[in-house]
Amino acid sequence: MLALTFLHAVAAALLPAAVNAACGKVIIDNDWSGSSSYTPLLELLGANCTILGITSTVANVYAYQGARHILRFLEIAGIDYIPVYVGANEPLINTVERSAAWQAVFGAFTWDGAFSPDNATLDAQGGDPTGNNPLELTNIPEGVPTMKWQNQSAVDFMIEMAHQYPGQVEIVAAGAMTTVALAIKQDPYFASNIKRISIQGGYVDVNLKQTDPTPANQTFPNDDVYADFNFFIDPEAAKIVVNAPFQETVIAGQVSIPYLVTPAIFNETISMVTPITQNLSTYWASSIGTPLWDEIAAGVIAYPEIVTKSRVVYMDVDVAYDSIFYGRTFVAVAPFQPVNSRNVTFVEQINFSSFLSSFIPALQGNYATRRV
Ligand SMILES: *[C@@H]1O[C@H](CO)[C@@H](O)[C@H](O)[C@H]1NC(C)=O
Ligand SMILES: *[C@@H]1O[C@H](CO)[C@@H](O)[C@H](O)[C@H]1NC(C)=O
Ligand SMILES: *[C@@H]1O[C@H](CO)[C@@H](O)[C@H](O)[C@H]1NC(C)=O
Ligand SMILES: *[C@@H]1O[C@H](CO)[C@@H](O)[C@H](O)[C@H]1NC(C)=O
Ligand SMILES: *[C@@H]1O[C@H](CO)[C@@H](O)[C@H](O)[C@H]1NC(C)=O
Ligand SMILES: *[C@@H]1O[C@H](CO)[C@@H](O)[C@H](O)[C@H]1NC(C)=O
Ligand SMILES: *[C@@H]1O[C@H](CO)[C@@H](O)[C@H](O)[C@H]1NC(C)=O
Ligand SMILES: CC(=O)N[C@H]1CO[C@H](CO)[C@@H](O)[C@@H]1O
Repeated sequence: MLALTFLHAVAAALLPAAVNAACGKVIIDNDWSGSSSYTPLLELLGANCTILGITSTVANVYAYQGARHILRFLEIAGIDYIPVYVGANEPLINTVERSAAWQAVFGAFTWDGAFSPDNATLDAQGGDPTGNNPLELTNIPEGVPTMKWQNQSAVDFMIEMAHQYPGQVEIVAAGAMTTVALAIKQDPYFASNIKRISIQGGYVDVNLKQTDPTPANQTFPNDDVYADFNFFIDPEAAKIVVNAPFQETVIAGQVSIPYLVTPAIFNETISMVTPITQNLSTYWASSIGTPLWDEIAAGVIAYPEIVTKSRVVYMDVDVAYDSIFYGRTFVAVAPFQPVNSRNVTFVEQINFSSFLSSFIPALQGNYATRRV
């Protein structure tokens, strides 16, 4: 027994430091779109996370159309073993008209996501349905999937997983917070059974940056990249989520904004030819100059060691519709926090080269035959 214990100790000591034995059971919730929204999923696969399921939620696109994008990607990548669930197709309270009325008073958003004006010409060309067409499905350019989403709702699925694996499930939430908010309100034990949620949203003190000149290497204006659209499209859901008693809430959106997809990152990724990188070479090119928003929020779960600086602060979201701050996030320390607000881990700094050293190989991986 002593010899065996000794051998185990030696084997453990020889494990490469890069291996992330910590990645456990994960649900990835996103507003899946056509281009490259699947890259965060590849990070979790590359880190050997057990992906319990993929959920689809509104923000840039409506959730049904988003589910078809991610299903088609799973087909292309030969990943037929991860179930897809459709979550909230629309925000809790917000509507196209309500958001337009707010914007008419307080200023227009640079990006309106699913709430952008309908364009039938664009829909016919395979664009994602917008405006008041939350149930419309178009012929997406990647090809219409034959795989189907599950009949169970994403809300019920999240709750079921929280009870099946109490204290073990981690959630990457990179779309609007609506599906997670519904799970919180449907089941009072849901949030406290979730080990960790990593949120792409909750930007703080970014208003001045929105008025900076946009750097030439960045595709979208600063007004847009520093707009917290996942929270703005559904402020009430965002408040429910940051007020919920998750074991840990990690706010990982804002830290990612300076880190763009560069031509060098793109070239290195597609230099290895696989079915996935072939598709990235087509669909990721348009992301050059765009922040690695969702990728870094997923990276915090896939590679927690990338976080080099964070702080624990109380967080809340303004839900006063008749306010210029509707949907904006506020942080505080005791005793100045709003009632019902909760502590979050706000990520302030990451080791980007460490991130890339795991991220690029994850995009080049082959997950077709793996069963998790
Ligand atoms: C993931 O698992 C594969 C197969 O067991 C292994 O080769 C690889 O090193 C693991 N990667 C990480 C990051 O743990
Ligand atoms: C609708 O989309 C088409 C095709 O992209 C574009 O040419 C046209 O300008 C759009 N119309 C509006 C009103 O934005
Ligand atoms: C969903 O339900 C329908 C009707 O019962 C069934 O035909 C279909 O196979 C189900 N889908 C999945 C993915 O189980
Ligand atoms: C983009 O340009 C800005 C301003 O010139 C620079 O500070 C930043 O490092 C560049 N970012 C990338 C990812 O190249
Ligand atoms: C990326 O590849 C393109 C096409 O081969 C080339 O024009 C460009 O210079 C490369 N950029 C970098 C930064 O490697
Ligand atoms: C919130 O975090 C602060 C700073 O770490 C800590 O002092 C405080 O006790 C925490 N509050 C709760 C309710 O956990
Ligand atoms: C970042 O991570 C790399 C490993 O990928 C390491 O060599 C480097 O020292 C780290 N930098 C900092 C500032 O922690
Ligand atoms: C394996 C696979 O389906 N690859 C597809 C990737 O996307 C391109 C279009 O950009 C298709 O031609 C490939 O068939």
